[in-house]
Amino acid sequence: MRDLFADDESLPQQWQETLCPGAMILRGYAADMAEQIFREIGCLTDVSPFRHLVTPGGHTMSVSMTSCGALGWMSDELGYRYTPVDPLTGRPWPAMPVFFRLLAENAAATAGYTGFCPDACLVNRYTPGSGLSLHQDKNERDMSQPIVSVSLGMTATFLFGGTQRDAPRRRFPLVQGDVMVWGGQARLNFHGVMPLKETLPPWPLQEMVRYNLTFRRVMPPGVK
Ligand code: MD3
Ligand code: FE
Repeated sequence: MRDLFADDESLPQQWQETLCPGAMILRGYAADMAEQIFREIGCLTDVSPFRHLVTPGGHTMSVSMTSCGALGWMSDELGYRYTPVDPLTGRPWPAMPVFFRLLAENAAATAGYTGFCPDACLVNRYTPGSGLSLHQDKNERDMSQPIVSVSLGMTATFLFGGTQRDAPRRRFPLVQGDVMVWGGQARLNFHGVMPLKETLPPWPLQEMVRYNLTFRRVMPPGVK
């Protein structure tokens, strides 16, 4: 019988979509790691729980979030910023699990960015109705480094715009295990997430929740 997978050298390529120069989706890259990632999220939220940030303009965000690594993301009336201490606990953010760092490093290398060493991992939590309006990520001092994102749980619709806010947007479904790498030209593109729909979860017994991890290099190389 002919081997159905005789051409499997080319199979991984089918799962790598280039959205624009510098931006890549690695479909299913972290699918096998989902259970381990859920466990790590459980551990780190025991230390630094999910919270709804209030924007500098006074709006409570529908997505709740936390962070791990040397730096985490916060917001108050003074603005958005990365800090070494979780303002909720007054303690350093939980350390980034080694497994998380290796996942991000390997995904970045797969997309052509070798030597990625994230110092921050932001964890977003979406429930039905939670979304993220169109924005740019431009608070990282080291813009030469990519951002790596990992999607888990419920499927969401990702909005991918251009470098100008009013540029046309493309929509992409993101399912559990999908990993995206954003570097080069794509690093400053506007992007967002449509409010999560209340649908049947793709896996039995799964909660109606979506998690997204984003790995970032905030400080230039050499700065601990
Ligand atoms: C494109 N998170 O945390 S991840 C964010 O699904 C954020 O939770 C979304 O946007 C989420 O800031 C989208 C994909 C992503 C992350 C960073 C990017 C796309 C990006 C930076 C530049 C361009
Ligand atoms: Fe973003």
